[in-house]
Amino acid sequence: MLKTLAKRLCVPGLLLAGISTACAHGEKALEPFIRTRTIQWYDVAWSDPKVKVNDEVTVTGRFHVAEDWPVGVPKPEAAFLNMSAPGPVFIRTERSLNGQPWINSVALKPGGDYEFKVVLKARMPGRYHLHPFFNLRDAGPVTGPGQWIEVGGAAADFSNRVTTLTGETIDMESFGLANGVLWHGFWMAAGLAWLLWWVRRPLFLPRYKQVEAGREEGLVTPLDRNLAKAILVAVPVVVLGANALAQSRYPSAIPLQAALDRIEPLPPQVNTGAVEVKLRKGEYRIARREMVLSAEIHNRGTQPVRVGEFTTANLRFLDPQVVGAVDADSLTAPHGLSVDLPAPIQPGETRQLRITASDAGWETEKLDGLIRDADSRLGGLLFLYAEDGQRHVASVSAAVIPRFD
Ligand SMILES: [Cu+2]
Repeated sequence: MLKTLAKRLCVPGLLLAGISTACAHGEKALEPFIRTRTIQWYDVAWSDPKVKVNDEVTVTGRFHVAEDWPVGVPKPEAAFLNMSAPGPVFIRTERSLNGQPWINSVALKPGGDYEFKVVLKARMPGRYHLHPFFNLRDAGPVTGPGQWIEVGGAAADFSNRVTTLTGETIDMESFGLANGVLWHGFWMAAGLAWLLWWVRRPLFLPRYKQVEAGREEGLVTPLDRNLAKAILVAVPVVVLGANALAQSRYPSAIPLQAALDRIEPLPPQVNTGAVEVKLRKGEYRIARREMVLSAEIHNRGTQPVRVGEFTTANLRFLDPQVVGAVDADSLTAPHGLSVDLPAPIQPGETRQLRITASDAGWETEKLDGLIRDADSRLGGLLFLYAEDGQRHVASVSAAVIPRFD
């Protein structure tokens, strides 16, 4: 009962050690400067979270690649967008970036804007927390906003049939399974047999004594030598023979692809220049769990604008005066944002603004660790809204200084 409750409420393993399964899966593992200043996710949307086995779940969203990419993090020259899920409970049937089919890793451009779409098909019934996440080569996984998905139905109903380029329909759940098991079994048996051949004889000490006594010739018998010669010939013959057999049985095959996909960023969606935002500094008030950002905002547009949201590492701080009422969840603070001069910023105006983002999320999402990092810079996306609803997004960053009082 308690275990189910703990699972349902997603209580961190630490609080209910022993009875709860920890439900986080690395969202908070990376340093805050990586989570806030590499991939900046926004507008992530999910299709219906209640599905049955064989149904599809579609995830769409956008991300901005931060200009202020941390100097200690390798540049995103090979990045792969995946979905984090507890095991093979879904299969991925489609993935695109900026509308282009996307199979391999891609090089992302700092400052670039991208739009992704991933289609999943439910494979096993259960309740799972899914996230889109980026695997950045040599840096680690940067996780996007998650969603609980409930899969109903029966696992036995799952079907994953595809038609190959030669027109044959195969079942991906079992295709080649027997062949794979056979070859694994064969090589394991061969390796184990050779190991046993030597292990069954007296081992270290008797052999050591024989070597010490100068009789090491007797350690390897003529039968050992002949067997070794036979293996030396048989293994390459089996490998090459099986390879030739596979080639002749499947003459038209496409090898696994190792190249990078080349997909250019969209025309700028973030930092378009219509509204220019510069952060002078950030100050984190530990006791109040609030970040105060000192910004200089220059409105180059034709409409007055107001700051409505600050998003960093999937935490959203909103000003209800600007964006209206929004449902709260553990990552959304519907009243978390305020500014010291709330009047709209007029066209042509430059204003010094203090933006305050306060919520316990700074602590629960382990972003407050920023102040103990060697790179204490924070990044994020600032959303500004014009009277007519038009949205301007700015990718910002600033050094953060803690305040302990
Ligand atoms: Cu999760």
